[in-house]
Amino acid sequence: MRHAKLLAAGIVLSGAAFCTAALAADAAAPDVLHPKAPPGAKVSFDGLKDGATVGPEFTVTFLAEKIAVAPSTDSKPNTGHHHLLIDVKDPPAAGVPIPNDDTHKHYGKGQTTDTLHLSPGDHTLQLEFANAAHVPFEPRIESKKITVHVK
Ligand SMILES: [Cu+2]
Repeated sequence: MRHAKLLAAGIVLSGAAFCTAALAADAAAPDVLHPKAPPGAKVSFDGLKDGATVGPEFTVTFLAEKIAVAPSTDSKPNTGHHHLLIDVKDPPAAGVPIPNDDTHKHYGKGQTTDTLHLSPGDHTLQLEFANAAHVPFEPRIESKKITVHVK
């Protein structure tokens, strides 16, 4: 019984801390792992519509509103860079950097456009904005997930 009570207390404490995995680092630099999104901040694809048909090579342009695009070397608050999630099912976790691989592309130089080469068929694309440490904002600054048909 006593053990169960301690366990319950532990769960409550973890909940209060919100992010146990990052707790140690969080204490040192709270803003880096839990950047607050400025009110009204939004990202979107410029002109690329859900369901669009595109060629095997196509250019995407990223828009950002009410948040500044900066290289990942710039850690000023309310700045960050775009990330493009290609065929990613689950959104990146809060409090940790977005993975860096073929399906999670980072635009850490502050780029707002890219030319993609995707295999024929349907692919989903979603933008996720993150800070200099590649950690998503809270609440998330992300585009709608769209599907493109690659010829
Ligand atoms: Cu990044």
